[in-house]
Amino acid sequence: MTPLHPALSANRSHATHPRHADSDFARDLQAGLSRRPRSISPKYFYDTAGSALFDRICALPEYYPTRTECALLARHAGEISALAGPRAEIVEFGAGSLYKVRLLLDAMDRPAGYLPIDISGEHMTAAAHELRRACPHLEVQPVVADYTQRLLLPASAAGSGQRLGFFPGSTIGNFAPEEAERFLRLAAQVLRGGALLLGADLVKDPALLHAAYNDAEGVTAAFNLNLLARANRELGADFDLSAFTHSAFYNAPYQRVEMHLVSQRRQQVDICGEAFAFNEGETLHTEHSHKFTIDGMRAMAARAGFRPGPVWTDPERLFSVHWLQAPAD
Ligand code: AVJ
Repeated sequence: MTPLHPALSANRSHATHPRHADSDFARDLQAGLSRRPRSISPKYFYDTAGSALFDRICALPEYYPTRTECALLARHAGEISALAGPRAEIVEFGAGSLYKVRLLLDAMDRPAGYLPIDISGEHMTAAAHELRRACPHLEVQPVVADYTQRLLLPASAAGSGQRLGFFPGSTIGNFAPEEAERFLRLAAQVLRGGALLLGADLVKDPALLHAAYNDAEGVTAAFNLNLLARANRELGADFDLSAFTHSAFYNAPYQRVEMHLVSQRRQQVDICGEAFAFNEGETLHTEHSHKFTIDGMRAMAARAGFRPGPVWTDPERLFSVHWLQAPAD
């Protein structure tokens, strides 16, 4: 296959970047390759090249979640804005697509603030800058933090309304079920007196799921393989990208799409001086993308302390957006 992105043709023998043997990525990759089954957190997909590939995934004809969720947010923005009330503050978990949050902000009654929470300060600073330019009256307050850990948010601005958490894209599906519930429990606490607007992808015909994660253009394959390209670029690893293939399939008993990188032959890879052997057919598991039922998501939210409110879905029931009321102050 011809590489889709220049990132994938990164020359293995000419690493131009410093090698960060002591980075989180190096440590997590080495640990992930040392356990069985081998796995690595999907958060490492999103370097500059990976984020660009993800943006392309969102525009693919087979990848229904983004456009379905955006249509739901646009269609119900009035109702969402009425529930949020005047002067609401939006707290976004992950500095995601500015496009989605603008669908909300543009419909809301004098939103008081936007607080994106992201581990990458760089990505967020860029997003915050762009949003400040587009909405000069909005208080944009980025928070550099890992939102899967305990959260401490800045106090609400004087005269502001309720705090509305925003977690779109079904990113919650990347968590294991117990982690998802733990995240919701933390969110219910930080959003006390407010609510969470949550995007959740729904269980459906496995053929549709298969197509969404095995697009004809091979962008999802390139996105998956970029993890290895990133290890070559950043860590000076020597993954042979032509010797690994993308594999994505729906695991029905677990209600999740799994992505793996499959070794096409017996091979050895060097990462920061440590050698890792792969057998033919051995995989590195790179992502879980859990799918939900509407009732299942509402039940999980209720266990985490939310009171489930309205839920919006498309006629084909591909995707869902949930209003979850946080406990009172
Ligand atoms: C950003 C985690 C929601 O699981 O669908 C897209 C990432 N992976 N194609 C998803 C992804 C492969 C996406 N999330």
